[in-house]
Amino acid sequence: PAPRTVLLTGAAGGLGTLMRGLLPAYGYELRLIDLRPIDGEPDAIIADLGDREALREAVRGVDAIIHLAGISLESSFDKILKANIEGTYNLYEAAREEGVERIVFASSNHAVGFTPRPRGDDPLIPIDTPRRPDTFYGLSKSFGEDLAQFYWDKHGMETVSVRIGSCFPEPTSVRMLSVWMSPGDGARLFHAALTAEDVQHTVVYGSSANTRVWWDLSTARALGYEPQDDSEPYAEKLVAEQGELDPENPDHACLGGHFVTKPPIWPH
Ligand code: NAI
Ligand code: 15L
Repeated sequence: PAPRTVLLTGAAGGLGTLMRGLLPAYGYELRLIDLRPIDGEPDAIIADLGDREALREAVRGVDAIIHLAGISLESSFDKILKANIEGTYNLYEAAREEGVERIVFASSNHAVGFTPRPRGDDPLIPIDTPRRPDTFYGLSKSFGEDLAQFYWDKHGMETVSVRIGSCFPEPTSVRMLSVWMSPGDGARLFHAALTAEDVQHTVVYGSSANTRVWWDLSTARALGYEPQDDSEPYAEKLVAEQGELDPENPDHACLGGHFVTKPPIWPH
């Protein structure tokens, strides 16, 4: 049966807030959890992904989980280790113990961030391109995808790992013209990931049907995802302001954009 009750981790964040607004229209009853309280949501669970007891209680009785919580940008390895690597492990363990059978994992384009972007007539980047994380952050998403595969193979728990491009209300850079996922398409994709049958562990790119898209959306479409949006209407203004991507600029050379040139953040 299609899931009805869904735990949304990271519900206070940018994407969590967008999805809190959009997913109830699909008939889901959302249970919310985040480190931070959420305005107007007194029933939201406030807990750290390090708190295994709280996670176990939070996942009890839900049909599925959308896992958005974690550090969403580059940080020090120590912080990424705690929140994204141990935190995601803790959530999967809680889900296993409580018998939750489906997780939608917010992976990221930064798991393959060092992949050169297609230029001209180059083919789209396939989903099975070797992972090339561009940051400690991207490494944690690579780990999450492996963890998801492991929980399928070992325990029969299903995951759709969504390598999200940029999900914000509007594209704000020329790179985002290629990687943008409109909030409406984000909700469509999460709904498809929750309801498609027999996904085992499926990895998909998460973006709209952008004219300038860099990657192959066929594994997402195979789940039933039909993107409705395209960033192209924003192109004229953004290109006029910023210019086209510069072939000589290393910040514009790879899928991960400026993450690839970001110096590592060391603790303290
Ligand atoms: P965000 O930073 O706005 O939200 C993340 C939320 O997770 C925050 O509310 C934060 O309080 C919570 N959180 C952080 N550490 C936690 C912990 N230890 N325990 C419990 N909660 C914790 O990020 P955003 O943009 O909403 O992204 C959501 C997820 O989607 C993240 O996992 C991010 O890596 C992923 N993603 C987002 C993209 C986007 O375009 N927004 C692109 C690619 C991936
Ligand atoms: C991500 O993974 C980040 O969470 C998000 O804030 C954006 O930076 C996005 O990737 C991107 O690549 O634009």
